[in-house]
Amino acid sequence: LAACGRGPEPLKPVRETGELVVVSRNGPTTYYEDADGNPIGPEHDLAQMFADELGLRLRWIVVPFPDVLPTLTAGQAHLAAAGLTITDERKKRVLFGPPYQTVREELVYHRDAPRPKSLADVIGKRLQVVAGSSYVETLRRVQRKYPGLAWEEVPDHDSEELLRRVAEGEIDYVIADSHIVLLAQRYYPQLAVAFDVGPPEELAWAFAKDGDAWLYRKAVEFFARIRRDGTLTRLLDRYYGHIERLEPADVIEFLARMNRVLPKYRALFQQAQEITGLDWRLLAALGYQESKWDPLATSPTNVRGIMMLTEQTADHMGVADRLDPAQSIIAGAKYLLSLKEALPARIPEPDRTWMALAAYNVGLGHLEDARILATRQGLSPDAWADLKKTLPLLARAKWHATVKHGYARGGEAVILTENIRTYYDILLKFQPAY
Ligand code: LEU
Repeated sequence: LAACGRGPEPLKPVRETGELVVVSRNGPTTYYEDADGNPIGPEHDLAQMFADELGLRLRWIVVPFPDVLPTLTAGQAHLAAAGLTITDERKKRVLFGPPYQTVREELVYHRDAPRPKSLADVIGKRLQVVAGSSYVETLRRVQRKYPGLAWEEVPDHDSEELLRRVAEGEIDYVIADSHIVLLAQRYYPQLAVAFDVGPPEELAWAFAKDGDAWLYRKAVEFFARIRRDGTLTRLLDRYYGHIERLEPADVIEFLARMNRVLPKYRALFQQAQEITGLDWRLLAALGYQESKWDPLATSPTNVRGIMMLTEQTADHMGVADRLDPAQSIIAGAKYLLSLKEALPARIPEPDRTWMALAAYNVGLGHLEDARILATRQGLSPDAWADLKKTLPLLARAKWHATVKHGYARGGEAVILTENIRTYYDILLKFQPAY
C-alpha cells in the first residue's frame, strides 16, 4: 500500500526488519562526530550497545531538539535517546525507560555580571531556553511563585548555542542541564552557575506509548545489566569523567596561550602527525600539559623541553637537543605512539590513548601494575575508568608492595591525563583538523 500524501509509512517492529531506528539531537552530550568523522556521544554509545546486544542494525534520525519527541510520537522512530528529562507532562505522552543519569537544571549567567540570587533577580532580564524543553515546564511551575518571570523559548537552537550567547554577552541567562553546562564551560569559561532551578531530574530514553512492548522490556533489561556490571559508570566517565578537574582560570589561560603561543608550534605538531598518525591536537594538548608550550621548560628532575622528555627517552629517540622544539615534539609524538603500540591490541579506543598518555607520565611499568591491580580487584584492566581507580593506589605501600614496579605517583598521572583530555577537547572545538 503506497502512502499517498499521508507522510512516511509507520515504522515496522524491529523484530520484523532487524532495524532499530533512534531519534536524537546533535550535541556533545548526545550524538556527534569525532575527529575522524565517526559517530560518538553518550546516547550514541548506549544505543549502539543496545542494538548490538539485540543483534539489530541501528539507524539514526538526528533532528533539532524540539523535533525529537514529535518524531517519536509520529511513529518515525522506535525510541528517542536525546538527553531527555523525565517530566510529568511528558509522562502523559510517552513511556520512559529506566533513568540512566541524574542532572540538575541550572541557571547560568556571565561571570562578570552580578550573580542572581533567585529567579526574582531574573525578572526584567533576558532569559532564553530551548523550546519544548523540560526547562519550559520547570519555568511554568516556578512562575506561580514569580508571576513577573518571563523568558524566550528558542525553537531552532539547542542549549549549547544558548550558552554561547550568554558567554558572549548576547543574552543574560539560560537554563540548561548540569552536564551540558559542565561541557560548555570548557570552551566558555565565562559561564557560571547561579543556582539550581527546581530539584534534580533524571534522564531516560522515551518510547511510544503504543509501541513495541518487547523492545521496551529489552531496554529495561539492558539498563539493569549495564548499571549492575559497571558499563554505565564507565560510559558516563568516558564523557564526563575528566571535565571537573580544571578550574575556569586554567581554561582561560589555556585559551589565551592557544591564540598567542600555539601558532608558533602548530606546523611542528602537524609534522609530528604526519610522521606518527596521531592527531596534532592531541599532541599539542600533551605538549601544553607538559610545558605550557615553553620550549625551554625544565623540571627539577631534569625532564626538559616542550614535550618534557627525560634524558633516557631523549637518547632512546635519538634527540640531540631536547630544547629544540622540532626535535622535542617529534620525539614526544613518536614516544607516545610507541606507548600506544606497546599496549595489548584488545584495548579499544579511546581508552588506549588515555592509557598511553598516563604511561607517558608514569611509565609503562607502573601502568602495567595498575592494570594488574585492576584485574585483582575484579575491575577491567582494559578500561581507563577502572585504571583511574587503581593508578592512585600505587602511591600506597599496602598496594605497591604487591606489584613489580612498586611506588608511583599514579594519582598525579590520572589528573594529568584528564587535563590533557580537556585540552584536547578544546583544541578539537577551536582548531581545524590537519
Ligand atoms: N533535558 C532537556 C530536556 O529534556 C534537554 C535539552 C537539550 C533541552 O528537555
